[in-house]
Amino acid sequence: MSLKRFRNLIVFSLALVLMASCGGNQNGSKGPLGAGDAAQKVYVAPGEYDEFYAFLSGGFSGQLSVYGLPSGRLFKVIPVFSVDAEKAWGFNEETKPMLETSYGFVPWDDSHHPELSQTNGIPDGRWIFINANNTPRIARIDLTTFETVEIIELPNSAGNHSSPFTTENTDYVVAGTRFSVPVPQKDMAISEYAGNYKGILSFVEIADDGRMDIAFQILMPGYNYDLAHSGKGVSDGWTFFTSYNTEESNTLLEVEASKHDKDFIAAVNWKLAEQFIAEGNYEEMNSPYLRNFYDEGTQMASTEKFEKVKVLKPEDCPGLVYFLPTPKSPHGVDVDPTGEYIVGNGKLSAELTVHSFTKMKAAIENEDFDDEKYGIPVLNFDATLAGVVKSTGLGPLHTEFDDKGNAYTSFFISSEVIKWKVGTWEVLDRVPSYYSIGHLMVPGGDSKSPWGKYMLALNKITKDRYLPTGPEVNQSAQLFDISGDKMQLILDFPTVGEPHYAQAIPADIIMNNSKQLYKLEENHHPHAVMSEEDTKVIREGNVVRIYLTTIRSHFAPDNIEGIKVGDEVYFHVTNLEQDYDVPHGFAVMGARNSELLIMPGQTETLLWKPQYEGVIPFYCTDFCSALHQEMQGYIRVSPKGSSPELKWSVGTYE
Ligand code: RUQ
Ligand code: CUA
Repeated sequence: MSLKRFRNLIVFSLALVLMASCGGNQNGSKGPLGAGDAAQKVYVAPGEYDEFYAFLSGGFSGQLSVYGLPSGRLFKVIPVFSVDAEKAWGFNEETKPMLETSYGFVPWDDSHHPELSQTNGIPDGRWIFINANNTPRIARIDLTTFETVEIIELPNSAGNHSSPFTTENTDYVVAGTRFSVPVPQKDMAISEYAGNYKGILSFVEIADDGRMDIAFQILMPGYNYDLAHSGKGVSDGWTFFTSYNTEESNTLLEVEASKHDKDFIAAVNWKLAEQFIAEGNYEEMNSPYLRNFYDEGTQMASTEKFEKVKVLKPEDCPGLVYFLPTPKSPHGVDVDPTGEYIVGNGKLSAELTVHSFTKMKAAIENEDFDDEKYGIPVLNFDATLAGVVKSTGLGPLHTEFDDKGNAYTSFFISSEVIKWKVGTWEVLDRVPSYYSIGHLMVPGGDSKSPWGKYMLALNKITKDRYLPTGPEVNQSAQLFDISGDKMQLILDFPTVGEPHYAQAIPADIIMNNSKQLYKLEENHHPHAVMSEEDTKVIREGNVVRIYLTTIRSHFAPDNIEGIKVGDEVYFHVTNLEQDYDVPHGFAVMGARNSELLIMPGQTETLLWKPQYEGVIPFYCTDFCSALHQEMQGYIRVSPKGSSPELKWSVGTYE
């Protein structure tokens, strides 16, 4: 596309966005539904439960939020890649290792795509995975505790965007690089990008207990790998990655990477990759990376370092990768519930290109190739084409599926969702979204067996939808009822951060396994104490360890003396409660740290370095009982160089 044409497209797009922004509110608040009907559909009476859990990525907040559908009630924000003072994530000694990388401690990331684990292609509610886009990582969250339990770093990757989409039995979650870079990294002129920079696709193996391991990586041409989805049913064994910038440009990509009429969907045969690995047909590359794991038994996270990865090169592995030409810089790639259709969402077009898996296999068989790129065969476009959805929307990004053979595609530029029929490609319905929709989500909508019923639009721009809150209004989600022929907007709620992708699952799959407390007798934390009698204060040089317990409504000990300026004080706090939903908090005046929030039966550790002599209060931050405000204590801090006696007590008077 010429620069001028491209500019025209942008101007046109902006005009559309502005049109939507001006007129939208009036249209949006009146729908085909009366407000009363819509209210009834989303009303979950006080004390009743929602039908679905929904997990929305936090985008640049780095976290994952949990909502109920259809109510849109926010239940929890799970800290993943960003420190969270509320939950001491990345602040207490137990979780600090979770944010370690080969660059050191990284307190933030940009998380886009949550993906539930699956069994036989159906979300099973064991874990949810999410990617870190900036410093490439994948996290695994345990859905019995709703806590992040593992984070693995992805070496050789740069911008882990096409991630972490799972295979149908959670054999792997995949991770393609957005940015191509020198692999392995080295000092190199940026002008030498074309032909020399490479893109890495990673396959992270998931063990039965959930543990993650990099099984292998594939060294691809220097394109941008944008999104992915794995095959299912007939296409199980394959994973599809979209790419753009097949122009291999390293500057002004908005123009330079929009020149080719078609980019590629890379079809990777990962079952065959396993064979190449077994045969030893790979290169071992020096690529240091870390893996962090939170052990529920010891309640501590630890970090392991690895040095090498197995890298497959397509030119040495015939049949491993094929390119499917796909028009207009495809963004999302989505596979229908049968696994037969692979939908390319060409973000600069008005049409969707749908490839057929069966036709792709035949084209491979017949060697119906048009070209070859860096040893990778490019399949003939017409040979794999199943159909085209002529939507007249603009800027398709993502597609999800329902349980009735329909598909739903988000269109960013024209700010709408289009419903179409899989197989006939006819457009059935369209609704505006307010405004500039990115992802959309149907419960189970990227699985073999969608639950359907609702579609959630995840919007980038909110503008006049809510009361103004300064220059930025939070991103929004809009819930549509898709049980009938027409999509009906029934709820509009703000989100935490920028939700990219989301997942949803029927509540009963998760709620029955939800952990209510940590059993004290299973607490193997190295610094746990099981009763008030065992509490103590120990000094080793300038390191002081204070072993505390909490129970409604006091700390033991609550009077501590013998601490000095310059000491390194570790508070190891064990919550002795054995009741559901009774955490205690712990905060110390002047601590350059967060609070602790300790679940029943858990032990957490706060590091404090007293700076001044005096008497320092500490208290419980979580309103735990009628006498919560009485839950407090004092620590006496003596001068540096003095020799005060260590003393601790609760309920005694000298
Ligand atoms: S990407 S819209 Cu990560 Cu589509 Cu967000
Ligand atoms: Cu314990 Cu408030």
